[in-house]
Amino acid sequence: MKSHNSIRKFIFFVLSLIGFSSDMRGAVVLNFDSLITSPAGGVSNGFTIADSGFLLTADTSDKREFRGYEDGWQLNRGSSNGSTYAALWTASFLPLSFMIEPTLTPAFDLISIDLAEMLNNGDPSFDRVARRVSFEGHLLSGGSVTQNFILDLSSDGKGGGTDFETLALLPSFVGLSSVTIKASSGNSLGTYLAFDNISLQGAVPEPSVGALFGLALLLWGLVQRTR
Ligand SMILES: [Ca+2]
Ligand SMILES: [Ca+2]
Repeated sequence: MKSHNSIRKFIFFVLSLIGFSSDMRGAVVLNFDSLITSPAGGVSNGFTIADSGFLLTADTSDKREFRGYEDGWQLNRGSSNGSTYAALWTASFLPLSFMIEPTLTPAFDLISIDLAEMLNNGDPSFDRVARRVSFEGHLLSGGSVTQNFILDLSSDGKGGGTDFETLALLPSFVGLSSVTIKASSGNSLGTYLAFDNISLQGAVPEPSVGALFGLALLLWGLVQRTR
């Protein structure tokens, strides 16, 4: 009877381990809707943004902070998608970059991101267009994956056009310990990149059933010994 009980407890133990590892694989969309904003324009929100198990760190050459933008803060200027979004920008020819890391899981998958450039109809002094955007994913298992995009040059603020594009990452952007996103305009006015709706999935490296069973046995042994 006692051994039946022990077996039942052991099976429960293994199942809870499996449950624990799958709980950490939740899908998350970072929508930046809780950033601080102003009707007058972008508001600095610091060099880091922590949200839902992920950390974004700005690494701009001239130390600009992440900015929060209210949708439609100016007609025909900035970018618009009907919600609050985040942006980074730099002065002069400087490129900009930021990094995404998981804080609750060792690794994550990057699925997609909405990006927009800033164009200002009729005022070239505001054309800080992030034209080229590159993604470099660092794999937890070593090595890296890269993907480059050219933005569509369509951005008219709160006008009729679609400013943000949803860019889907390659299926190889899985099991990442971090991703660095870089943008450049090749423009003396600097670079501006707006982003929103980063779709991610926290990932623990898939443990094999054998490894889980071994871990359960080990823990089980320890529990029995301490009794
Ligand atoms: Ca948003
Ligand atoms: Ca666009």
